[in-house]
Order: sequence, then C-alpha cells, then structure tokens
Amino acid sequence: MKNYSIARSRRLRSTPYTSRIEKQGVTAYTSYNHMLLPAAFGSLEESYYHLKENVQVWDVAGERQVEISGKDASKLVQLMTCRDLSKSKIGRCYYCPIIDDRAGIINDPVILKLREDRWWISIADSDVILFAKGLAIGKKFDVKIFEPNVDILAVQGPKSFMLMEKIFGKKITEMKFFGFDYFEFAGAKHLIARSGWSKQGGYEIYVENTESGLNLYDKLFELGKEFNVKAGCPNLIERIESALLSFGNDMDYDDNPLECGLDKYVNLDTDINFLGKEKLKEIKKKGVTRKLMGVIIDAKEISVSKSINLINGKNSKIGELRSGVYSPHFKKVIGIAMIDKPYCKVSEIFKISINGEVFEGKVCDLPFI
Ligand code: THG
Repeated sequence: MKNYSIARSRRLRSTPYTSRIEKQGVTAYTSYNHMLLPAAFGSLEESYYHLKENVQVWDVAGERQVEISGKDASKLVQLMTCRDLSKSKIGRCYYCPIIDDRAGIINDPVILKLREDRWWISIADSDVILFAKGLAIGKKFDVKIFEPNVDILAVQGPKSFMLMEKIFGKKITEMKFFGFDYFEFAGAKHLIARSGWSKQGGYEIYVENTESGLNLYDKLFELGKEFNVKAGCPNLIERIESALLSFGNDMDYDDNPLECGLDKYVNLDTDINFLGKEKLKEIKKKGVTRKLMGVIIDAKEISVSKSINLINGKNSKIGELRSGVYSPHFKKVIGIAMIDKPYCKVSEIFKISINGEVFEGKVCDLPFI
C-alpha cells in the first residue's frame, strides 16, 4: 500500500517535542485529539523488542487533559463515568469509561484527582470537553472546564525505573501503580504518575512548564545513554498483545463497557449518579449480545483501516476485526475483534479475507500475554 505524508496545519497541532522527535527519526504520525501523535520510528518490530528490554521516551502530548474544577466538579466527573469515584483519593489515577445516556462509550480516559474540587481527565481520541461543557450547561453546574497546557512525556520500558531514579531519586521508584506525585527538576515541579500505555512499566510526566519539560526531555536522553534509551511511541504490537484498548479502534460510541470487557470499571451497586446507569443495569440483566475477544489468524501481515468481517463455515458473520498486527512472538497475526456472543468461545474458528486472500483464524481470550 502506498504511504502518503501528513499535511501540516494549525488544526493538526504540533507538540513541544515535535522538533525533537523529527530529529530523532519519527517516520509516521497519526492524529490524536487534533494533535500529532508519533506512530513509528522505523521498524515496528525493532521498536517492540527495544521497548520490552530497554527504555523509551514517548511524545504523548496528544493525550490531552480536560480540567474540571469548581464547586460541582466532582458531581460532573461522576456523572460522566460508570466507575464509582466516591472513595477516590487525591494523588491517584483512575481508568474510567465515560459513557452517554445509552451506555455507549464516549471515551476511556485516565482520570486524575488533583484536589477534591479539581480533576484532570486524560483523554483518548474524542472531544470530551464538548460533552462535559454540554452537561455542565444543561445541569447548570458551577464548574470551570478547559484544556490546560499539559504535554505528557511517557517514559516506558523495564529500564525506565533506573533512568527516572537517576533524575528524581529513590522516592520515584516507591510510587505505586496509578499513583502520582510532584517531583522537582531544575527548579520546576512536574506531576509524575506511575502509568503509561504499555505493560512494560514506567511513568508519565505531565509537563506544564514547557521550558523545564524540554530540558527534562534532553536530560532523559543524556542520562539514558547507559540504558540504551530511544525515542518511541505507543507500539501497536505491544499494546495488542497486552490488550490495552484503543478508543475509536477497538471500541466506539456504539459499544458499551460490558461488551468491551470493562466490567471492572462498572459500578452498578452503589448510589452514585451517572448517565446511562439504568441502561447499563438493563444490559447487565439481559446479558450482552457480543464481546471484545482476541483473535489469532494464520497470516503474516495485516493493516486494519476499517472493520473486517469474520465469517464461519456457514458463511455467516460471527463478528468483526477492529485492530490487528503481525506478532513476532506468536508468528501470526493477532487482533481484537467484537464477536457475537454465541461464538465467544476459545478456539472458535472463522475465515477472514485480507487483501483479497482468505485466511483461517480462531478466537481466544484477552490479553494475549
Ligand atoms: N495515559 C494517560 N492518558 C491516556 C492514556 C494513557 N489517555 C488516553 C488513553 N491512554 C486511555 N486509555 C487507557 C487504556 C488503558 C490504560 C490506560 C489508559 C491502562 N490500563 C491498565 C490495564 O489495563 O491493565 C490498568 C488500569 C487499572 O487497572 O486501573 O493503563 O495511557 N495519561
């Protein structure tokens, strides 16, 4: 398939790190929240192996923050998510499906509780700010909603702990998964969380002071030499193997969190108030009619740019593939698919047409690894 370059304009925002990653060899961009998100630095497979063994620094500024503050901030945040935040703590991150009144997923952000009345919603690729503003206006909530200048740098991989310790000291290695705290670098404070869109371990630095953030970026590469640090980005192979879901790819407005295996983040038994609660109760009672599952396909390559139907021996559609990639670990194509309930069985067999050629595949559980 021919590749095209991406046309730059003000609408497709650059990040403070763009000029640096372009020097470091970014080879593909995608767009995320109307911003450039690096999608490749050369070979996807080489980056995959490097991420699993070393440390990478990622420009994930596209993970924008929606800040909600004010008297009704907690009420509004809770209204948007089916996860019970009534016992949430300041200094913690929470992975929370945001759903609408029909229980369709609007986004699947990480939510940070900064204060009792101040939150950051660290969003996936959809305009949560408009949804939040609409609700606040309709409900006459006393809140302030805006997108602050925060540009996340992720430090990911098994050697991220040693690298971050060198810069911030031992305290940073003692932080728990999904906790966050403030750390000083060259006179500026940075919010750093133990999180990130890989299962290889690491941190996310929420850079508010751009100048200090750029110095920190350079420091990470200077001190990271001994850990073989490289510029990287969310890796398609690693994230599918780990089943980190991608909003807009694996799930969308027409899917509910129970279909997407997000049951852990759905709380229907407490007295919190959120949009779609009754609808979700109804869905839970009836049982879902389809589910996101893993699939393994006897093919060597794939490029998914729209859903691809999965067909059984009787020529009926049993589901659709939504993301896929060749995994060097399994030596096959692996993917994430929405499968109709009767076929949500491990080893269920199907056929799939990739570039006009038919391949066989089977259903499996998520995550792959
Ligand atoms: N970091 C930050 N913002 C983000 C992402 C991120 N916004 C967009 C996107 N990624 C949101 N999606 C996810 C999906 C999964 C996770 C984080 C963000 C994740 N999940 C863990 C898991 O599945 O094991 C644990 C979640 C939990 O148990 O609480 O980390 O990456 N800032």
